Amino acid sequence: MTTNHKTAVSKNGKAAGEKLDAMIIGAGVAGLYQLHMLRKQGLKVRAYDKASDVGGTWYWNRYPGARFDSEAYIYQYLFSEDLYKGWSWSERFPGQPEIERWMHYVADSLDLRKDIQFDTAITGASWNEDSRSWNVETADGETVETRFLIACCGMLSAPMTDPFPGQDSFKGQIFHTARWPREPIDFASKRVGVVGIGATGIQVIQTIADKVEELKVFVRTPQYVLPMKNPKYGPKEVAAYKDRFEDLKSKLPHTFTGFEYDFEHTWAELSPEQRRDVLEQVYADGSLKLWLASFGEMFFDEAVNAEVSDFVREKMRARLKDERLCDLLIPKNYGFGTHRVPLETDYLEAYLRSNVEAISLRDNPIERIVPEGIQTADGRVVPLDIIVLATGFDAGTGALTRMNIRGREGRSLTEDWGKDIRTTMGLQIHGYPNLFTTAVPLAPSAALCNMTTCLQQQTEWISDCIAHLREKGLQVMEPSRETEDRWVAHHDETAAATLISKTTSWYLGSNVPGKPRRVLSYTGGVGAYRKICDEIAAKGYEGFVKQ
Ligand code: NA7
Repeated sequence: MTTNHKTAVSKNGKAAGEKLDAMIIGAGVAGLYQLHMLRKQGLKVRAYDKASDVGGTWYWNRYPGARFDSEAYIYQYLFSEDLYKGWSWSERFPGQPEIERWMHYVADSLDLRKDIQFDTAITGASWNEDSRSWNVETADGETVETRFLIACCGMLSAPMTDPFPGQDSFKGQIFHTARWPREPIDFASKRVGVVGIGATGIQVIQTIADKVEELKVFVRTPQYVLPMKNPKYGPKEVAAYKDRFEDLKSKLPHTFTGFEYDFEHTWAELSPEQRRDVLEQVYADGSLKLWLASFGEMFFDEAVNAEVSDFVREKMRARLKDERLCDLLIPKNYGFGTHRVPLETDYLEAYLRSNVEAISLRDNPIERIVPEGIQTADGRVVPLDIIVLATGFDAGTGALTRMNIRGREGRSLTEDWGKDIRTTMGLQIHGYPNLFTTAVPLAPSAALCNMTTCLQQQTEWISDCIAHLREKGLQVMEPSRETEDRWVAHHDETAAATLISKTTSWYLGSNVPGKPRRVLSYTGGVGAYRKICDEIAAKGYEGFVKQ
């Protein structure tokens, strides 16, 4: 591979007009590790991020109550024992400030910042057939040429910030959770409205309910929730999980979801009493075990799913007590686990407070935002000082379709994905040579996994692939149309067998008007996906066209 280094310096101090071997978009969990690996290969590589620092998701999502619901000791890089053991978590599911500090620790330990350009949004990229490279444009007008372009943009990084007409007219403050300001927000004596009760809205609601004068929660689709147990970690607990490094390293990449636990029980083999015991046991664990480590059949078998759903409904009912709240907040029309399951702490109890009101949007949607607050279809205006939009993301695709990415013959990714969301194993896209992707659809990393497990696997695959190309003196790689067709068909067939495919949520892109429907995440399991990726690599990247 030839690299043409020019030396003119642009306004931000970087060499203008230079050619990179690889450019990484994003300095979050995937981008940091990708940068580390490609730099170790000796590539001229730089990461770009529109944020002012590292962290990705954990930079942007600084809303009140943001925290892990993967156990901290598994949401980890596992390539370096020193890196793993050099950081000690303070609790099982730490909050955003601690996670952001950890990401800084990673960037500092690996000395990554010197190769990251912050405060720089990528606005477009086009493939140049003659130079066999990408021309990438930044928001401040810089153009960078790079042989390989690697999107590490995160699956939930394109927030739905403007869902309602009239937002600009609001006299108070309005925040989307993923664009939360760094300065603390003063909630005392404020009337606050929260729109959205996904995993994010739930964390906000339970955190601010006792800090605000009035809290109005706008409820459209109810959510199954599981109570979190979040013990503090002292030196003993920290030493215990660090001792398990080798065990976790060998286990996590091969489970169904990249968590340490896997489906341990078979519904059909147990009596009703034994099933109940299992459900009680995993429920009491205070983690996502009930979802990800109880009965795999709940994802495929409606009868099993109905019983597990009833179990969770019963638990919620016992806490909510009030009939109206039960009717509003306990799901009836879809099964447990077919939407993302949030962990919570006293979330349901928040609705029992006298300053909290749940406003039903069932048959009465939000119509618009007016200067005084939120107006629903029946004409009611709920007066508010602060509106919190926990309204989610254009998941998996939004980060890239909001850029102008042009592949062979000027084809547009925004247009292509606007018709049909297709990738080859979520790692490359036919028609877009040398573009590598992480956390995009048709791979587990688009939703159903412990993100660090999946992102490490994808970035390692990409890194190995680039090393292979260099070794063979090749410059360009792209999946063939047939390879992509086969993967899409396999993905769809696998997804169709699950109950997830029969629901509506961001898992299928149905939260974004006009987005083509497809189960975004590969549902064959993290371990199985890894095996397929490894086999393809072992066969010299079979099914990919190389030049
Ligand atoms: P989610 O899970 O997509 O939740 C978004 C919430 O916002 C959900 O309750 C939506 O109701 C609600 N929403 C969105 N638009 C509207 C409008 N127009 N009116 C009323 N309510 C609306 O996003 P989160 O940020 O909570 O979580 C995303 C992921 O981040 C999560 O799964 C974790 O993996 C981390 P709806 O369900 O569409 O009726």
